[in-house]
Amino acid sequence: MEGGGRLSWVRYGPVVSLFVVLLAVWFRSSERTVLDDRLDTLLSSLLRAESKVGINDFARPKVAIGFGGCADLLVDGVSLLNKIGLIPSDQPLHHDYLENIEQLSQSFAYFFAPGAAAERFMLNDTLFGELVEASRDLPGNRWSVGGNAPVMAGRLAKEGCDVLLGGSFSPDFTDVLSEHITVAGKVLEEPDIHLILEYPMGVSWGPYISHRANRYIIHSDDHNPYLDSMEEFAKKLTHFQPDLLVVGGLQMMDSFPFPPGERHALLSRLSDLISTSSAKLGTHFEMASFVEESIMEDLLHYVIPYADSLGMNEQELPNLLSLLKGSNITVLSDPNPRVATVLDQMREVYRILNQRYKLAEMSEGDPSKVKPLTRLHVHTLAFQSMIVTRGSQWKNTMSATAKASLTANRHVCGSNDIDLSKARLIMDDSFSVSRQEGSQRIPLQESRPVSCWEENDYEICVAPVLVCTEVYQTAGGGDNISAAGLVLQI
Ligand SMILES: *[C@@H]1O[C@H](CO)[C@@H](O)[C@H](O)[C@H]1NC(C)=O
Ligand SMILES: *[C@@H]1O[C@H](CO)[C@@H](O)[C@H](O)[C@H]1NC(C)=O
Ligand SMILES: CC(=O)N[C@H]1CO[C@H](CO)[C@@H](O)[C@@H]1O
Repeated sequence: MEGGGRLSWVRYGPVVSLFVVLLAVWFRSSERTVLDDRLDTLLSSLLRAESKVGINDFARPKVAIGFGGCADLLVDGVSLLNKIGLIPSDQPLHHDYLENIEQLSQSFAYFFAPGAAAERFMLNDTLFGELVEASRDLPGNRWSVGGNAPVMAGRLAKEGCDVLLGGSFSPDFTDVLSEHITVAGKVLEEPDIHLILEYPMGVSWGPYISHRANRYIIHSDDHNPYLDSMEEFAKKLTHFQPDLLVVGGLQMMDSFPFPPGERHALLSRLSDLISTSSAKLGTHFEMASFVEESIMEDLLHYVIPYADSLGMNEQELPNLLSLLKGSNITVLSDPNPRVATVLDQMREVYRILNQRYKLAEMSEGDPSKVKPLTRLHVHTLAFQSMIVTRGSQWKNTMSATAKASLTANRHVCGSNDIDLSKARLIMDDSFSVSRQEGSQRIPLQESRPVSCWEENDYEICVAPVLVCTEVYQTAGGGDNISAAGLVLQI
């Protein structure tokens, strides 16, 4: 009987294996269907959350936003570096600014492998010119309107706002802006150019492989560091009577070789401008990649105390926090942080800045000028998170978080319609609200994807991002996302 058994096993073996294979395929595809269903529900729920708040087309909110802008030249980073024959450095190194080609190689290597966003000033005009020339005829290159202020302005105009944009541009740059944007600034013949080295996830450059899609930006501006539109902007601001003031683009002053005292003078002028704008006017400051410690200190002195709202990414948050705690700037942080980590950092930034506000209010004797921080928006690859003070002027936090999350996919995929075959969820099935032991875990529910809850004097909202897998562009993502989040909260 035993032999017979073996015989039948041999005879039916292939049939059984075929069956097992089929079963596995069936399981796999049904797993995929379940996953697809999940993403589908998640998307429709996010869309529903976003559309809960409509924008009134007849009373378009008015937003004034500065400063500067540039023409972005987007290229595939690795193709450009290969074209100019740059040898990948075996010493990844961080530099505050770039002077020569070796430093570019070391600096690019430093950020490319982890896939962290970076932006560096190029001190060497000759080299910058050579890189731009090499990029101009690189296949697949693309020009677009760049700079925090114009990108945020574009997004706000698209979402239904009237915008006053502070920046000095060339006429053909101004021509491509939306009809809802009014420019305040000088007219330039040549705009500043920013070279955007984009790279997808999983590509290699020498021994390095990128762990996520991102970009490395090189600039060598002549105009932007001087905030040269500030006076025109200030003049038009009074008449424009905005509902919201947005300040961004200040990273162009980072590591720039100013004559002594010049940067202080500019920032102090900016500080006057922000602080004298009506106390009721909400002010948002969009952070960026800063590496020079002294300019961060300046921001903490001249800008941040007058802002009600801050926007930043997962690199900029720990950088700011570290400085607030009296430590050094952090140049590179985890590009894929956990929700709990980010929330803890946000709570601390919120707490420290509001503590500083209380101290300043007490000591300066001019309480009308400094403002408490009432809104903090952090955008990461996997999720969006916001802290908003209860009873503050910011409305609709849940919908705004949903909109920010959808905008992340729309921007990176380069399409307003979200295609689920190009989307992936990286956030886990549940997240812990803090790294403290015994913290509550919140499950990610597809039908109610935006989780909001209250703590102390604020509300926190977290929304997962349907991460785009076919990257069209990462540069400008933070600006598009931040602007989209703001528009529902004015
Ligand atoms: C600037 O770049 C050019 C071209 O790559 C190079 O020849 C020159 O040595 C660089 N200058 C400095 C100061 O590094
Ligand atoms: C912080 O920066 C200072 C000055 O650049 C440096 O001397 C010091 O070693 C740094 N400390 C840390 C902990 O990195
Ligand atoms: C890549 C992308 O979609 N970026 C968008 C950011 O916002 C501006 C202004 O709305 C759009 O023009 C860009 O297309």
